[in-house]
Amino acid sequence: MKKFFAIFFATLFIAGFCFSQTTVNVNGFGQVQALIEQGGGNQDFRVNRIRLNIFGDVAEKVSYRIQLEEGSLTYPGPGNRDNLVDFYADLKYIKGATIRVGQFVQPIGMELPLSPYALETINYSSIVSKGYSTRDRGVMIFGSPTENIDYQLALINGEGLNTNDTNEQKDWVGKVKVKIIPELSLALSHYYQPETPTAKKMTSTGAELDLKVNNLRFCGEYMMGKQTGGVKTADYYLHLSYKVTPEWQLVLRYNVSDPNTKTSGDLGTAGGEETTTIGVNYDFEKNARLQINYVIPRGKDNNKLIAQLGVKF
Ligand SMILES: [Ca+2]
Repeated sequence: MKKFFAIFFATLFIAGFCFSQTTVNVNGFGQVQALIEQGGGNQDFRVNRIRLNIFGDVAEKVSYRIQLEEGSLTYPGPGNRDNLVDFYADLKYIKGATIRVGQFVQPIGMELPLSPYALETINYSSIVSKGYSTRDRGVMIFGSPTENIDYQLALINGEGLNTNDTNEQKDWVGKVKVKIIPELSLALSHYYQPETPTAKKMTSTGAELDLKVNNLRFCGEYMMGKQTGGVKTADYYLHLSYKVTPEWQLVLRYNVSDPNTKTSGDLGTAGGEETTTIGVNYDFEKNARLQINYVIPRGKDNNKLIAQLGVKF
């Protein structure tokens, strides 16, 4: 591990001598919501998030990205909710591969790398909200050896967002995505946390499918987790969307979070989830969209109606 850190800091040191053609680009978006929950729940206006994205090049082969976020809703997944979402530098000194260092999205799962502005549902699936897919600090190599194959492999702290490591162990996480035909891609991802002084090993394995035919999209993910206590968990969703016109889109999603695959009847418990979401997205301007989601969780009188206005700049 010491050797790894020596290489890591040497790479940063070399990169530091390459300042010449710095560029600074800024974009971002904001999302505000009106929420109505059944059964005496919340009924209020909210600022979901304000995201600022600053990115550019500092040299021909070195680029950077900073993403900052503020909002009244908590960022999904484990880690410290400081305002920093991403900070990383991309080093392109190896032909066909990029080395990323800093805090970035773990290469597991389909949704989190997307901008929340572009999500077809207002909320992320349980794969993100339960923390299978989050951000972390470390180093990643990624590339596309052929036009139809993308790979990512990262060595990270394993502590989640905005948190330094609390032990010597580092976690591995990687993903391979294959475009079978232009309309269909499949991906497999795996997370490996070795045994630590305080916890047994933990793994999660994900499979993704994304099919787009004309205006129709069908996608889904399955994430299987083996928690430190040996409990096996499973989260999955099936997602169907249809662009009625370039502005209007209809969305249907079914999401299950099973906190223990060996016991039945726990989807309605505190750790479980079974939710159907019916949604409409209306891009009434190029940079402004209205999303309405009717969220139907398992159980009585707990449905939610969420309207979200997003503006990007
Ligand atoms: Ca660790």
